Amino acid sequence: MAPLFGKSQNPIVQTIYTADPAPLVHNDTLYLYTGHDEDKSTWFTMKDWRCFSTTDMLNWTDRGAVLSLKNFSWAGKDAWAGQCIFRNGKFYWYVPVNQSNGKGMALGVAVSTSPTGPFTDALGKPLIHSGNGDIDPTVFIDDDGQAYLYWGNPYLKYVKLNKDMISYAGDIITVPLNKEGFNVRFKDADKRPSAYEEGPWLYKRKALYYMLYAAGGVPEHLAYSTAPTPTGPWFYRDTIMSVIQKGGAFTNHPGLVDYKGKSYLFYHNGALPGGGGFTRSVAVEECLFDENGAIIRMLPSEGIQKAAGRIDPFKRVEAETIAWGEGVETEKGITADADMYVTSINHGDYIKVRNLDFKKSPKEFHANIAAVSAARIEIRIDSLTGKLLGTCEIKSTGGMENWSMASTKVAKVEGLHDIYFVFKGGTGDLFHFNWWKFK
Ligand code: FUB
Repeated sequence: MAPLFGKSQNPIVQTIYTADPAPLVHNDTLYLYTGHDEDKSTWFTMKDWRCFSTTDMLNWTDRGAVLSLKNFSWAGKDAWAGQCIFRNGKFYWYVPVNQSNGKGMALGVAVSTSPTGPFTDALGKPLIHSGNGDIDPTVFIDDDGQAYLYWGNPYLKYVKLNKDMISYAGDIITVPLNKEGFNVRFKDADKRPSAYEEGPWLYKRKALYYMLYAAGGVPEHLAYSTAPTPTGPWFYRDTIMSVIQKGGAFTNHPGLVDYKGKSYLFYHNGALPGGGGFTRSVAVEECLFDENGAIIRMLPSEGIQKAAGRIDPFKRVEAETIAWGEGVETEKGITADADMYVTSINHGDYIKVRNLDFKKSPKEFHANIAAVSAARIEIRIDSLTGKLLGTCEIKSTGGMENWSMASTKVAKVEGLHDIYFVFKGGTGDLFHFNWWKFK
């Protein structure tokens, strides 16, 4: 993978396949909710939703599977594209699932007091079931406090949500999908009335409402329409990202958010090794607007290179905070202190963490690990073969969830640097890695 990706930051998650990104900014942190394509999937076989967070747009902390089909007693399968929003101290997460009663897709809503869960089913039944095209909800709260839920494929519908966010008022409205509002299809023009396919995302900028969506036919591209109000009338504007078949993904899915003075467009493709239509990966680009509010077209790139923050290496950093990793995976632990940790660490695997702010030179490196045999972590700066700061020797802790500290003295380093933890040892899973810090 290394020569292929170079200094790439895209896809932003390398430990699993992710899809259907839905960013949410809360306080200083950007939370990214995603779907999860199972390994070697040959359909949209999705059982849970994942959460990742960042404060700098380069390093992403894996917060685990924070919602799953199991949270909805009435769900059978298909944990597809959703969106989470904050209101009055709670996080409301709207998701589509296929009902176990055989009646098809419906929208549910999960609620939590924390962005990383635990989430519970707010209603114990669907919030919306209007047809088998009830997928891909997007939720938006306007400045006057009115919340809107849009969704659907092949239709686009919306309702006004009540302030409790778990009920709605008035009728379900079907948006007219015509040429003026949503363009004509590039392919299979006779099959649907417009280019709108699925994956709507409602966003507001300077009093203009934007509806981003996956447009078609298939393979999908990303396009958008704008309106003077959150309920239309919608006017087709342009393509945002043309068809990209990186790895053969034939869907795409937009999620647009403002964070620390910039706008970011999240989407998915099949760019990870083994990637494809059902093994997708989320990526992100900076989203720029012209003076008329038009979104400037973009193509998949190596991703964000300019940090929106720095990592303090003298504070505990979770090992699952990763700018780029190869070979490793993450797992949920059984103790609160090791809620998530890095696993599947084999000889030669590595984790890159970007933009560490060494305000002064550290003397030691400390790692919280669990192991049943000996291994080591080489700590290198700025490249996989960069200067060796130190080598942290790992000894057996008596079990792969028996957490203990390992440490080493380190060479002098000051200023902003990327760190590479390069794992060395024998064969098989070497150890588990929970967190680290410099002293
Ligand atoms: O991930 C399953 C489905 O594929 C989503 O609901 C659509 O938006 C498409 O990405």
